[in-house]
This record gives sequence, C-alpha cells and structure tokens, in this order.
Amino acid sequence: MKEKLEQLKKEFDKAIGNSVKKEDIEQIRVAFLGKKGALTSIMKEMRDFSLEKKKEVGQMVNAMKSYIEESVFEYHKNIDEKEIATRLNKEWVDISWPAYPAQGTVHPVSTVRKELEDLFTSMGFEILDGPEMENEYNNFMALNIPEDHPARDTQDTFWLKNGMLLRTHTSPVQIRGMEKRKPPFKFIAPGKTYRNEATDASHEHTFHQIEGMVVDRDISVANLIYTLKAIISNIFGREVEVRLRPSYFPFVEPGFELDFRCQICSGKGCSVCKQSGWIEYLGCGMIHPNVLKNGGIDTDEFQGFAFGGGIERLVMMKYGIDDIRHFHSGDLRFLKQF
Ligand code: FA5
Repeated sequence: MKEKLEQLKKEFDKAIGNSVKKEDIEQIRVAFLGKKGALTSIMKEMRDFSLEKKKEVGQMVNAMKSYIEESVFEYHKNIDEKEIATRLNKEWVDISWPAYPAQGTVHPVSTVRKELEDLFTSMGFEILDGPEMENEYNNFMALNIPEDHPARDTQDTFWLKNGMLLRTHTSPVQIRGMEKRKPPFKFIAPGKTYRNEATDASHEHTFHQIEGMVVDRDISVANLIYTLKAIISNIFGREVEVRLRPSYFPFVEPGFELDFRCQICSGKGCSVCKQSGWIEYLGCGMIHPNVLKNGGIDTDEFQGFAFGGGIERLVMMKYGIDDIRHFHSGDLRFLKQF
C-alpha cells in the first residue's frame, strides 16, 4: 500500500507540474480525489483491512489527501497571482492624476433652499430639521387639528403601517422647536413633505416646504409682512407682485395666504396658475394661542407668527418653470440648465 501511495504521489506531481490552467488543475483534483478518483479507489480497498492496518494506512491516505488538496490550492493561488501580475503590467493607474471635475449639477430646489437658508440665517433665524416620518400628534393634534377636523381633508395623508405618517407639511417642526426652546426665538425648518394627492402642473405628491416661526413679545402681522417681503425681494432679485389674502389654517389666527403674480404667463392665465393669474405660495398668520400653549409658551407674555411655503413653486416662479413634475423627472436636459 505504501508503494502504491508513493506511486500515486509521483503521478500527481507529474500531472500538476505540467498544468498551467485552472481547468487542468480541477481535472487533476477530480482524477485523484473525485468519487472515482485514484485515491478514493485506494480508500475503498481499505474496507477489508484489519483494524490495526486500517489505522496505519488511514494515516498515510489522509496525509496524501491533505498533500493533494494543499497542492491544488497552491497551484490555483499561483495562477491567480500570475494573472494579476500580467494585468498590472498591461494596465496601470497613475495615482497622481488629478480627479475629474464633478459631472453633475446642483438641483434647483437645493440651490434655492440654500439661498433661503442663507437669507434667514442672516436675519438671525436658526435652521431646524424634523423627521419626515411624523406622529399624528405633531402633524395634526398639537397644531389644533383634532381627528374629525375638516382641515385634515386638505392634506391627504400617507399613513404608515406603524401608525405614523409621512408629514404633510413642515409645521410639525413648530411643535418640536417650541418643546426645546424658551422664547424669544426664531427658526426656519426646510424639508420634504408628502401628500397623497393627484399631481398636475403645480401639485406633486412629494415636494419641499420651508416653515418659519418667530415667537417674541410685541409681535404683530406687520413683522410677518416685513419678513416675507424681505425674503421674496431677495430671492427674486427683482420686483414680483404679491398679494396677501385672508385664509384659514387651524394653527393660526388670523390666517393668510400669500400669492405670487404668475411668472409663467405674467398673470394672463395658464395651466400652472389654473388661468387665475396668481400662484398660491404660502400660508401664514399669527400663531394660535392653543398651539403656543401646546408648546409650553406663556401666551400672556408671548405671541408669534408662522409661515409655510412650497419651495418648488418658488423655484418655478424664479426660473419660469411651467410644470412642477420636471423636478422629480430625472430628465438631464432639464437639470443641466441649472
Ligand atoms: C400648509 O401646509 C401650512 N402648514 C402652511 C402654514 C404654515 C400656514 C404656518 C400657516 C402657518 P398649505 O397646504 O396651503 O399649508 O401648503 C403651503 C404651501 O405648500 C402651498 O402654498 C404651496 O406652495 C405648497 N404646496 C402645498 N401642496 C403642494 C403640492 N401638492 N405640491 C407642491 N406644492 C404644494
């Protein structure tokens, strides 16, 4: 048996020594270790051996098996290394080469959002962030919108299986902001919002809003109007006709809406402004005392104003974009213009 194994080793060494391809090595492995392989046949012969002989021969067979397995592994490794070396000789990377300039462009919504943030911070506002997955309390209840309130119908909601929702507006950040601050304070909260509604030239299911909140002593509607006018004239860098009209939001009293003269049709009427000549841009007003109380604020001493506007609509008016759906289209011809 010992001679047989030595002979097998010689045959194996000869076979593997001549192989240069991985497939050849695999064939050799099967020829020696496979079900019908040479070493496997020797192992079958051991069945009739005495226990003592089995033990003695078994050790030799196992040693031979390990030798073949290790050799196969080494040969595979050598071939891999040779292949890598050949590739490295042919292909090379000059790590001192400068990086290519970025190919993309900044999304127009991000550009205007940044402009808004810079403007507001220059006026002393903090920037707050809030989660897009919100709870019902912050999105509705704490904003004076109980469960059966008709105002919920104006913001069709994506409810989640875990009982939470995708925030329908940035106003829940008002609640989060108040809980962590003592007045006086002023902050903005830009971010993504979601509504389960049909899309058209001026409505998306996913869009951005910017919320603003100012709480201090002696705050009035005049402060609100001044702030909004300052922001709008800076963002456009030109005169844009706006109008403020009374409106209703349960979390402000009195409440208003601010509209732009439609910049797409110069007020003549088009699909974006639904032939009205005006684009609704934001809701605003003096913060309702119930909301301030929900935020733990003493309403005898402090008042405040709040506003929430759609960033896409602002970008549309600024650049004359005639359909809000372009923003999420991923169309490079659109995006490369900015
Ligand atoms: C609100 O979301 C209130 N939270 C705003 C507010 C804040 C009022 C603070 C008072 C005080 P409204 O649903 O009207 O209100 O939305 C505000 C703005 O978001 C709209 O004027 C519009 O510019 C934008 N907007 C609303 N729905 C959409 C939509 N589906 N697609 C694109 N923009 C939208």
